[in-house]
Amino acid sequence: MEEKILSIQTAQNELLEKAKKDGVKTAWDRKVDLKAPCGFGVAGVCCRICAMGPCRVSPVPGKGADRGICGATADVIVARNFARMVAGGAAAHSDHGRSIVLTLLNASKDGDFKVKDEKKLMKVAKRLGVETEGRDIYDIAHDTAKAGLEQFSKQIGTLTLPPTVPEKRAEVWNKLGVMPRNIDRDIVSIMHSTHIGCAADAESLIKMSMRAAIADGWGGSYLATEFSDIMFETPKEIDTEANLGVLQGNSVNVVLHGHEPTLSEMIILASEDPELIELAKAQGADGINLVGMCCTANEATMRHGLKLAGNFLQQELAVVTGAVEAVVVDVQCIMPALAQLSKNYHTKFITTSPKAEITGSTHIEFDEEHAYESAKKILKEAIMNFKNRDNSKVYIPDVKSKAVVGYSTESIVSALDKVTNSNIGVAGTVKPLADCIVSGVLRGAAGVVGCNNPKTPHDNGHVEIIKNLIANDVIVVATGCAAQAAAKAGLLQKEARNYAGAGLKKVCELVDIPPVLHMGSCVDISRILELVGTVANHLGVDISDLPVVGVAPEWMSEKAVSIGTYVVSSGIDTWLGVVPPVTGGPEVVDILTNRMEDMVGAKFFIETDPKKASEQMVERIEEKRKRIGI
Ligand code: BF8
Ligand code: SF4
Repeated sequence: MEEKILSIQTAQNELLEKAKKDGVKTAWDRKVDLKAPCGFGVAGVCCRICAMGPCRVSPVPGKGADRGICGATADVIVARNFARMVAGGAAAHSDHGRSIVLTLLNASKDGDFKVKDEKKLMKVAKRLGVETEGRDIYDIAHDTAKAGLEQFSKQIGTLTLPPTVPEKRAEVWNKLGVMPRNIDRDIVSIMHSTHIGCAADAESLIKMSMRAAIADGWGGSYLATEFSDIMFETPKEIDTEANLGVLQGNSVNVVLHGHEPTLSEMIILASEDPELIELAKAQGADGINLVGMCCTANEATMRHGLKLAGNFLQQELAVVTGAVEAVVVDVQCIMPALAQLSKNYHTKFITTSPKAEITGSTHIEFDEEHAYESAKKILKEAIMNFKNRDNSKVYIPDVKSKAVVGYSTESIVSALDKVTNSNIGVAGTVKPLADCIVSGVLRGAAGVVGCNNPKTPHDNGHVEIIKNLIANDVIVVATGCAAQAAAKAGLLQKEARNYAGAGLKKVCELVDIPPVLHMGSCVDISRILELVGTVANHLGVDISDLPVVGVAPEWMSEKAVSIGTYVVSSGIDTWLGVVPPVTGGPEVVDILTNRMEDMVGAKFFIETDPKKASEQMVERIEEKRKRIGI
């Protein structure tokens, strides 16, 4: 295991050296070029909401200007900036969710997008109040899509919460006034209230942030996952490989990067088209090698075992290998740098979404109405580019790890069923998992999620924290770039149980799972919510009573801020390994790291040292256990 962890660094260093030799820059170089970041920005006290400003107030009370021109204090500026980050993140996740719901609305028996998981469709239809008895499957699907769209825009009432939200949790939200109305409205509310001359109270702004974030986690993201499962199937355990060594020397290498599975699913299908395989061979290639980057990779690996080329900070390194014919992207977490970088190699950088056009890219819009043909057109571009590869510029690091992925709540429950027959309990429920936690065989569970950030050594926080947690009998679920960090480090192999404590190791042996479960992309954190909500309901407690924690060791995106906010609002203590831009607002810091505990039974912890963070997480898990007497 150690060797594998070291080799990840080696692969990266070799490619960084190559980048230098090739005369190209990466995020790490640009970070150096930018020199030290602005102190006002770091503390969150720079406001440019209106044209009387920008106003930079002092992050240190009593030193320099303490108010903006309109009179906004440091806390108001920090809270407004925080709320806008949540709005941005919730909007990105939820707009992704909306796209998926709209795709189902247009799905048909003979079309490119179909209902593949009828069981999931029935479950979602039922929860959204759609009649299913004796009806055509596509009528149900279309009505379920309409009911899903309602969640974005209904003007009366509140968000339809999934049944996995414990009643006690819903009461907490109602009492606090943070129950979401609808997904779009609570994002719009933030944009309205943070306009010049509107909300100027830190606590009220944080509550608005909580409301919009809850609508993201239990609304937009939840729907994104459910509707993706309906059309592309609920993930099941499947094998894959991870790291840049999944690129192949003599194949047409295509990196699928971004977030929405609609594009990647169609490209995967098209890559099996005999016409395209022949075309690739006619160009002298062995075939087409699709690999994934960021959350598109997570979506597609969960359902097809697509190989994981890497996470956020590896997108440029993939191009630097010189072996990539095309990077095909849709939305989110795509570095605009890829446009310039790919011009230094033969790589085609293909954007496909009107939501994310990038200057310098080849833009081929993905047309959902003719999805398969559109996917073929994109792949053809990549195939025809194979002949332009300059073999003297190619270097593929010989580094990859095996991994087992595909742990939806459904596949976890079915894995648990392996032991129910023998002695532990009823099949098809989370009882065995709950029993293991109550008995203490597992001390608790942790969600390790989020991005990469050049402020921290690449993947180090994820890997270090996961290793410490599993050694302490804390089962880990992972999503997003964190899950890929775990995959590359070999932690998603079943043999990784040898690095777990005795209790977790035993559970992994019995159930035949790795100690770290890949639960999907970042919108799939809804799967984690579903799982903890189901366990809480099973035990008749609130989520905040469970010995469960969350951590985003290397977060960077606004989406991560929304995630952190809904995870804490759901009652799960959350650690951040990168300091958020709030330190200039003492009241905001107090709300996030202290007062939220009184409001929702959980709070943020900020700890940049992975070792210390994992120690604190284990400590908190033990405290929770004591508190509920287990
Ligand atoms: O949504 S973990 S860098 S890829 S934001 Fe982006 Fe962060 Fe990766 Fe997926 Ni999530
Ligand atoms: Fe300055 Fe207030 Fe305008 Fe912000 S809203 S830029 S603090 S005047």
